Amino acid sequence: MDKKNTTLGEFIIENQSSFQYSSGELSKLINAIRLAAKVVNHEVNKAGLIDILGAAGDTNIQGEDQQKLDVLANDRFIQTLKNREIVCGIASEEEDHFISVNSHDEKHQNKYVVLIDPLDGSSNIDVNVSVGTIFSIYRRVTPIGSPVTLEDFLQPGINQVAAGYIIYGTSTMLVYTTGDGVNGFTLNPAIGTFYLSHPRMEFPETGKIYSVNEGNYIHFPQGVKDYIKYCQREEDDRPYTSRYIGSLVSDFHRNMIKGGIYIYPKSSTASEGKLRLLYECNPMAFLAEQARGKASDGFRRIMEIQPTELHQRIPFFCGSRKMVEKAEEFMAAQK
Ligand code: AHM
Ligand code: MG
Repeated sequence: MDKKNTTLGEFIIENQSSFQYSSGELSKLINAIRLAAKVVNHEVNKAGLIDILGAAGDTNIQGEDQQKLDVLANDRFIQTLKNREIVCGIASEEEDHFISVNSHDEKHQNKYVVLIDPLDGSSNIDVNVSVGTIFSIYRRVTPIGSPVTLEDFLQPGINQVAAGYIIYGTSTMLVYTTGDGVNGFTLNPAIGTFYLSHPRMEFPETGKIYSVNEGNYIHFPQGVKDYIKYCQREEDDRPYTSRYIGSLVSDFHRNMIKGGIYIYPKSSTASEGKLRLLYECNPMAFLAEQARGKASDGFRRIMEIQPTELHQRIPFFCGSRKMVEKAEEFMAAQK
């Protein structure tokens, strides 16, 4: 079959047997995410047309204003996963606590938990700039038929069985991994079908783009300041180009295609940075590693960090392998 004509639905079926635990459950789960992605895509696309822009008035656990579309995307993903009864638990960046989905009922044999950031980069919605959804899937560690516990969600990233993102950009793409490389699918909006457009995505080994919010420069650790200066110095293939959308999914996606590094460090005003280990960093780290890139907190491999809290934050350095290693060198020099 011409790979370019492969739909996401076909791809999931074709690759089901390669999953480590092939009961069809993971395929159904990815299919549910595909469905929710199309629904949210529809809402994001018409955001400028109807009166659903602006803060909903609620504040999430991080103390940030929620946009209406955040709430909507959160509801759509949770409802789709709940209705299809294919997970035993869900945790969302927009929810204070994890949600159990019939996990106490012995009739429900579902073994997967999903962690989602339903609409990341949502400050970009009002200005018609790309946003994304990030998801991360684990097998529960407590026995099937018993209620899910925090332990099922606080797993290190290396335990992920799948992770991915949807980017609502100039075109909408779903990019995911089940631990066997990264594949990207583009939505044909006319017929509502995702096609395999970017098979086997890989970060170039190195690149020329650095993505960091330089407005916070003064608050950054010395290692990050030194690395930024290195990026700007006229030497060899430098200065590099600075590109920062302020939407992790979009910055990551561009850097994976063109070669680059994304950094959200800790700072004197945010002691652990901003990004959440479970909803943002672990899934992006899994994708990065599967795409031959690298992800760390400046010192340690992200995926090996044992989470201690559902909404834990962590500094994040992610992208082309050689660029992340260079940034780590600067961090180590200032430790
Ligand atoms: P969010 O989950 O509240 O949308 O925040 C995460 C986003 C990332 O997508 C983005 O890279 C970062 O926050 C931008 O933050 P800042 O504006 O501080 O640079
Ligand atoms: Mg987010």
